[in-house]
Amino acid sequence: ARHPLQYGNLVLQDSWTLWFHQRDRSRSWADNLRALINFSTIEEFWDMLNIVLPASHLLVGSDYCVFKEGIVPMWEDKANRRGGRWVLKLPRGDRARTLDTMWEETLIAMLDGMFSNSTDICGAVLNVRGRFDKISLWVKDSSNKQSVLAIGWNLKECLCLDPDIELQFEAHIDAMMKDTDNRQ
Ligand code: M7G
Repeated sequence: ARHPLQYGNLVLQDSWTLWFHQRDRSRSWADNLRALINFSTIEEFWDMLNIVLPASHLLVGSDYCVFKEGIVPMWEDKANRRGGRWVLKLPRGDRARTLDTMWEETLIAMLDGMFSNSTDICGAVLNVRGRFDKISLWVKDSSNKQSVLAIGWNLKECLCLDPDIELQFEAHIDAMMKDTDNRQ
């Protein structure tokens, strides 16, 4: 179905890429990452949502990432290296009802530049997992505390989250180090 609000073919402030990641342990994490579609207008964004499977239909172990064109959705990209992510964990019980809407709302807020100075945002990630699904917003500079906190509040507001729902912030460098520790 098309979105009820069609405000013409509005050009977005940035161009974006939708990526898909499917867990396959026979290959490296990065080799499982695929760029699917680029879009730079509202119209192309709705077309993209109509073409791909809704988040709630993806297999466990899949990810969607929507990142500014030119940024690869991995810690190692130079735009992400000093960044981090705000993570919202969604219990599986609510899945069918909330996951697709929450993901769509996150993307719309991001494309609309509602989170902050849009240069502070790199992209958004959706992880479909066994116990919790996760929606996260990747920011460029985790040391810019003021900007990071403002983005966290905006995310809660844009998704109309209960005040007692906690978002967690994690710097990518910490995730990377945890990952290295686990491999040793
Ligand atoms: P995840 O998919 O972010 O979350 O990370 P999950 O634990 O809920 O599944 C799972 C694993 O994927 C990590 O421990 C890493 O081994 C790998 N991985 C995830 N990310 C986002 C990256 C990345 O940006 N770069 C690299 N090299 N590996 C990653």
